Amino acid sequence: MRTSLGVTAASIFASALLGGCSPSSGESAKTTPVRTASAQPAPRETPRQAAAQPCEPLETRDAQGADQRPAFAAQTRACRVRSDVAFDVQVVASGLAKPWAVEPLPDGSVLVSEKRGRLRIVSATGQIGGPIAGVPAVDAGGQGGLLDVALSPDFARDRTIFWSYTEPREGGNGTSVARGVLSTDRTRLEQVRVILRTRPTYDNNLHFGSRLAFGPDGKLYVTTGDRSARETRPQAQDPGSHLGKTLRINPDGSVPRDNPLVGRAGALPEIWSVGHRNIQAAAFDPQGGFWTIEHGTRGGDEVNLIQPGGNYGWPVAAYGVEYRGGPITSALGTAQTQRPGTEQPVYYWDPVIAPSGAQFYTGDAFPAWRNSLFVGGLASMRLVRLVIQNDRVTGEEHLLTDRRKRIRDVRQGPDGALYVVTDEDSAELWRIAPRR
Ligand SMILES: [Ca+2]
Repeated sequence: MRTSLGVTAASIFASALLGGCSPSSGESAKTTPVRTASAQPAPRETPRQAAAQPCEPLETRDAQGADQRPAFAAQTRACRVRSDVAFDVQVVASGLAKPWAVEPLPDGSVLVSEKRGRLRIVSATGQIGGPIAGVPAVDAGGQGGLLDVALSPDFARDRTIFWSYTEPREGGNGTSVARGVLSTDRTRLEQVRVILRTRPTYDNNLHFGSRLAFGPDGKLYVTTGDRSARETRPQAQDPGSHLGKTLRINPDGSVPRDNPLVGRAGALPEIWSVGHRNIQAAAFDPQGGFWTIEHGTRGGDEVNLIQPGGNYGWPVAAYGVEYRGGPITSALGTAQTQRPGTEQPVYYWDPVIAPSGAQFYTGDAFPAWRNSLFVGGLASMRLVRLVIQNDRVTGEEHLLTDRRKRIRDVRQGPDGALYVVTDEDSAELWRIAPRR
């Protein structure tokens, strides 16, 4: 197995579980969302209780994990809700080539990344600008390429942007993060430098993560993937590997001293949480909670509320089944839906939605949507809205289903509109605003 530390699979798992991520002595404090008094996990749900829920679940298809049960009520198949919000979908631009991220700028234009390695600005009136010069080479192919973009929290003053990408490297590739300053004429990036190179390098084109999100603490949070291969999957549990993690760094790439694994022998200090499969969505809620949404296997897409040092289970705890059918397995053994020392997802989809970008809505344009978590759906071709109360999902609504487009990212603009990019060779940028 190709681990960065050359340790065995069994010791990886033991070290991740016992070495401080979720010590059993402090488990209740660590594993329970602590921001609200009412966030204690509900009792284990039985099928009878599920049937008695006073609502109609939005999802009614058969589950892939047919004999699996959620760990608490409404962990999956939340009540169908309808916001009855009247909105228009304006196609701002079309002809974008496989966009991955949309990032609204303060002046009403938006920054869009295209997977093949181009960064463009689309004006508020829909004019697609030329490629911004200065983007380092990317290894575009499969799920790799130029991926997420984030603005500096002080972008209006420093014009600094951050982006993640599949970096071509000796022996393969890997998810890296770079930063640069947008020139005043917005045609090029200056002072470009790579601030994070996740490791190990691996040679395929799958499961790179990777969303970027600035927290209210001014730190940059980065998500990764497990690279999909049988031999890399167990590294999601390995604190000596960046694969299958959330990471937290300072904007200059240095490591915050209060990260949970700082100073631990053999651990990479950027790690914020472990045990993830492929996180392609991340968003902070208005109270500062850090949420991620990851691709599971068949029946295992999940929403997590990340606690520092938490172990989110993959590949030893997960819902769903392998793509070929049967239980999820790895060198660490057969997965269970629940395992001591691992965090349960706040929510999971079975069948899956194939999540992409996400956004907590905080704008004034749609008061009925405030505090909802929006998640783009790729294979499911929809925009998912989750109603969240006390860190639990209490309702689910699916929007834009009539458009039949894979949705790659969703972000809120300064005008309160939602900006969405679709996932095609000739893709569209949509602006969702109240109906006039
Ligand atoms: Ca999990």
